[in-house]
Amino acid sequence: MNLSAATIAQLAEHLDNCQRNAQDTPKITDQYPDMDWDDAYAIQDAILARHLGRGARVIGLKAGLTSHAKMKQMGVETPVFGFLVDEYSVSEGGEVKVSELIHPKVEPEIAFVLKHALRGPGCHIGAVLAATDFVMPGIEVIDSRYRDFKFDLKSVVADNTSASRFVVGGQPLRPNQLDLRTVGIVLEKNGEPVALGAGAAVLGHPAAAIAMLANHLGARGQEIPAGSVILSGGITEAVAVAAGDNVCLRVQGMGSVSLRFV
Ligand code: 0L1
Ligand code: MG
Repeated sequence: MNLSAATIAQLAEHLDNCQRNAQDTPKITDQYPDMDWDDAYAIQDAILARHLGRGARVIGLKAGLTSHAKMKQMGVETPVFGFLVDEYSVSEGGEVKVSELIHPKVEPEIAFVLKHALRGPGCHIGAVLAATDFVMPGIEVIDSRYRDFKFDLKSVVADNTSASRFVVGGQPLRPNQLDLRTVGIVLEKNGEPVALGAGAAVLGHPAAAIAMLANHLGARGQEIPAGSVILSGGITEAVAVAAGDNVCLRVQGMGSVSLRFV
């Protein structure tokens, strides 16, 4: 690690305040170009500790930048991982207040809910499917705290991978009831299709993103707990939204899930 404990705490406070006040900031590596991966995840952990200190509960995890469309959109080449707390969860068809966010975008995702914990190293698609209770449609609302979504990967990891809100719903299916590689999705904004794709856009199979997450956590002595909801990453590019927008994700055989921005 290259940053001191005091700097990590100060950067966590800064990014946490940016999220709470819906205020953007230049990416933190501008000021700390030597920040390494351990520093970045330590800042993310310190932000999580601040949430927990305010009484939040971790309800899940997320993988981000897992599709080539997303990687190309953001100019990066590696997936990243973050946490989901209860206050990020929106009920199906529920409202997201744009005044609480900086510049929200939505991503169509497949969400996994585990019946057994998963731990790397060596976790693979088969282990993920065996540990999965069900899968369901999910919309992630990302809201990078960085000005104009301009960041590098370490800055985005520190910022909890732009996590801000999410909704899951539709028709849950057991993982053996469908082929997650060929399942088709349509993301609609105000009734118009704005993005189309198939599950294989996420690392060839969305379960591969969950395996990567388990292996990432295993290297840090952690696991994905049973009962977690995990967002496997945007199948398409993220789509910008504004107050007044209705967003609906339709997933083949799994119904739909929606959100309203007010
Ligand atoms: O969930 C995601 O794929 C987004 C990860 C962070 C990068 C971004 O803000 O686009
Ligand atoms: Mg995402």
